[in-house]
This record gives sequence, structure tokens and C-alpha cells, in this order.
Amino acid sequence: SSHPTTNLSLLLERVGSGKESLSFMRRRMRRLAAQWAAAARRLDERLRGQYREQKRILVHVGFLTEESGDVFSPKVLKGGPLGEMVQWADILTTLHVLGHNLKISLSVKELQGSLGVPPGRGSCPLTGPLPFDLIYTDYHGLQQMKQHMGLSFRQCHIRVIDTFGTEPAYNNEEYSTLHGYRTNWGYWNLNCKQYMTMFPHTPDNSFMGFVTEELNQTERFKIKRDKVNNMAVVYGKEASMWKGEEKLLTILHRYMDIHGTVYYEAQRPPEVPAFVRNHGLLPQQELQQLLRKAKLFLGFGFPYEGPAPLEAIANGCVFLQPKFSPPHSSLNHEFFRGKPTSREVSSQHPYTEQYIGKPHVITVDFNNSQEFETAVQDILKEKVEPFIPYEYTCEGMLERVNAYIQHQVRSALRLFLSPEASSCVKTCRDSGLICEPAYFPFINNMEAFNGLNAQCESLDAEKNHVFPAVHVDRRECFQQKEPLLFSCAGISAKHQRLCPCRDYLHGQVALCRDCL
Ligand code: U2F
Repeated sequence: SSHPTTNLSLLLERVGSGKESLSFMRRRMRRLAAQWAAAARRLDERLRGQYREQKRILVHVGFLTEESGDVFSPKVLKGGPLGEMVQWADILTTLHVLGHNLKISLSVKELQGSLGVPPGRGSCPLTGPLPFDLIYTDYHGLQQMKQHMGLSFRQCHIRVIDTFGTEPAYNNEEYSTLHGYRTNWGYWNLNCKQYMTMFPHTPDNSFMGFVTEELNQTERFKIKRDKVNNMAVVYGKEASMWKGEEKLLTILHRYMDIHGTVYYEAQRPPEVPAFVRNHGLLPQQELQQLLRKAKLFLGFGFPYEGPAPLEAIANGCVFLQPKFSPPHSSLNHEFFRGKPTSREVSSQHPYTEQYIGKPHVITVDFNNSQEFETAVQDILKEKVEPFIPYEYTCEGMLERVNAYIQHQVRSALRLFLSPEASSCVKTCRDSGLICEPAYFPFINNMEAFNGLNAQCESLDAEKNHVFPAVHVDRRECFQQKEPLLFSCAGISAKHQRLCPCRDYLHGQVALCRDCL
């Protein structure tokens, strides 16, 4: 079974530091190490007694491979996107901390090595059992697996990290082709729950998320003490994100001092108004310090749906952002064009708008400068506490990902008490199901007996190939002591057996219907 690992040194070593993107991720992992460790201990405390299977997991980060062009790494220190790096760092840490057996791949070569494809035989399809229970990758990685390996392995092992999400209409090959939902990202015919998003966009996908740095008591106290009521930070690492906003900046400047973290090359200050105090792109940690002092974090509409607003709110800022009407989507905006979703983005950051809201988040029409000014005035009057939604804390993310890994499989589990002298093979079959031995560890406990109303007079653990089971006459309950003896086939005239059953695909009995 898996046990939490709070030491990150092995993980850091595996991530390596060959590129700026990896160094950024390592710095983040190191900085948040204590927070992850504390969260892992709390979760472990809560889940005590629950069996957790250790999985063999491959993480193939497609967008950082040279083979995909890796446009991100060279821009890490130059104002390029960091949200994806934040998320992958947190995913890797989560899987490591949950105690799984982790392999990281950052090139097609490593991918082939991991999956046992001999180099130079790229198009050779995989044969034999897959060496991993789960593979986390992204759309680039998926494409690489298909190109180099034929993707002939069971696709239900795959999880696709997909920032903005993929809707069913786009995912289904036939349907997307017939109804105009085909995009370059593909129509992979996965179960849509296999796509894992950055924010909880639609329940059709799974919400992966990332974490936001948490505050301890001392930090909370300091923030309250040191908040500068008239200090604003503008959201936007590139000068282009500030373009055309001089009018609103001038209004804001009547009330507040304005700070920025816009990247610029030496001797070439960015084109932002002279009254803006620009710090240049800051390391994450220093950005946090700036946000701790500031009262207002102001977005001008881009980037969409990044981590920074959550960081600002976590540090006690109010996030002021533009409402989009009409909403932006793949139908009307260049940035979303070709993305496999028709989701309507109602503001720069719909998650903070819909799930957090006032007083932390104010969403107004920026075309109406009166409305903007009133919002600023209101923010100056308001006192706001730091806030992080639980799902963006380390414990929240560990809990969620653990549940995905353990229960998305187990959701197909149905538990039965066999009649005496009946195997689990037969018991499950009689209900139109199939016995799944992989589930035995989950049902080898008192809860399972109670759930079936077995009315145990006593509970013991012994080595016996029909256990877990109840003795028919004496109502004695027995757990299995030797995992190698878990058996679907076993029969005993004296026992009623606990049987883990699952559904299956007709014509493909090895797989459950959701295959997750
Ligand atoms: C989003 O990507 P971005 O990277 O542009 O998102 P941001 O919210 O701007 O910031 C990401 C991180 O950058 C850090 C900050 C955030 O965690 O702490 N940072 C920093 O270290 N130093 C600074 O001076 C300023 C910020 C989104 F995440 C992606 O998925 C999208 O592709 C992209 C475009 O919509 O927007």
C-alpha cells in the first residue's frame, strides 16, 4: 500500500534542472515543501485505516519536450506563461507525496524507454502488459505516444492535463466530424473524465487544479498589520497586457499607488505609464511579498484563468477584473479559437467570479469608467481577509487526487455476500457482473462486513483462500491475512464470502464501463 512521502529530495533530483522551466518548478517545490508535508500528515490522519494502493505512475510532460518545440522554457524569465509550470510542479509533488511509484519523462526518448520501446523502433506497437497503472500527460504527449508507439496500449490508463478542458462534442470522433466540432487538438474518444483541467470548468472533465501558498498565524497577523490600503498591483507580466488601459490607470492613480511586475530587457523600460512603479518580473516568492502589502490586484482581461488571482486573494488582496459581455469563447475570440470547448468565459477569471465573489472579487464592466471608479472607491473602504478555497490548498489537492486515483477505480465496485458454497465468480456473474480481485484489499475490513449486514459475532484474520468471509453457523467473520490468497474462484460450504464485483464492457470483459 502507499504511504505519504514528505521528503522531496528524490523528486527534486528526478525533475532535474536542465532548463529554466524545470528550475522554476524545482524552486516552487522546495518553497512549498513544508506546506505539502504538513498537509500530507493531516490527510493521512484522516484517512487512517483506509487501504491505499501504490500505483506505478508515468508522468510525461509533453509541452516541455524538445520534440514539441518547447516554446515555454525560454520564456520563463521573460514574462511568458508560468501557470502550466505551476500546475505540473504541483501535480508531480502531489503524486510523490501520496507515495506512488513515480517515473518522470521529459523527452520522447525517455518516454520510449519508460514504455519499453527499443530506440529506433519507434513505430513498433507495444505488446505485453503495460508497465504503468496510470500515465499523466498532455495533448502534446498524447500525440507523441500515438506517433512513436502507435498508442496501442489500453487508453484508459491515460490522464490528459488539459488547462481549458475538452467537451464531449469535441472528444467524440464521429460526432465532432459530423457536427463541426473537429479541432486540431484531436478527437481522441477518451472518457471525458480523463481530461483534467486547471479550474473546475465542467463536470464532464475532472478537476485537477494546483495549489496556492498558505499562510500561518504569524503571516496572517503581519499581513493585517502591514497592509497598505492605497497600494495596487496590476496583473500582467507583459507590457502588451496593459495596452490601451491608460485611461483606467489614470483613474486608479487618483486613489492608489500602482505597482507592476512587467518583464523588460535591460535599458529598455516597458511601455507602461510613468507613474507606475514597475519591479520587473519577480520570482514567485517576491511577488507574494508584494501582494501581501497590496490592497488591490487589478486584471485587464488577459491572461485568462491563471493562478495569480488566487495568490492575490490568498494574500488578502481584492481582485478587480473586467466582465466580458458578450462572453469570450472559441467562437468569438482568437485565444480560444480551435480549443476543444465552447465554454463561455464571462470574465477574465470566471472561477474567482463564480466560486469566490465578493468581497474578494469584484467583476465590473471596464468600458464604463464610472463603474470602475466606484469599484475602486468601494475597495478602499472594505476590509478583506486572506482567503483560499479548500480545493486550492495542499490538503485539498492531495485529497482530491488521492480520491481520483483510488476511487475512480472503485466507483465501479459493487459488494456482495455470496450464498454458502458459492464462489465470487458465480456470485458476481449471477448479478450480471464480474469478480474483480484488484478490489479485494478495499473490502478486507470491518466496514465491508457491516455494510453487508453480516452481523459478525467476532472478527479474526487468517490465511484462507475463501477469506474475507463469514462462517455460516457461528457468525464469525474472517479477514484475509495473506494478500496472495485473495481469490475469486474459492468456494467453501461453511462460508459466505465477501465478493468485490464490477461491471464490464460487453465484448471487452477486461475493462469496466467507465474504465477509470
Ligand atoms: C495563465 O498563465 P500565466 O502564466 O500567464 O498566469 P499568471 O496568473 O500570470 O501567473 C502564473 C504564475 O506566475 C507567477 C505567479 C503565478 O503563479 O506567482 N509570477 C511570478 O512568478 N512573477 C511575476 O512577476 C508574476 C507572476 C494560465 F495559467 C495558463 O494556463 C494560460 O495558458 C495563460 C493564458 O490564458 O494564462
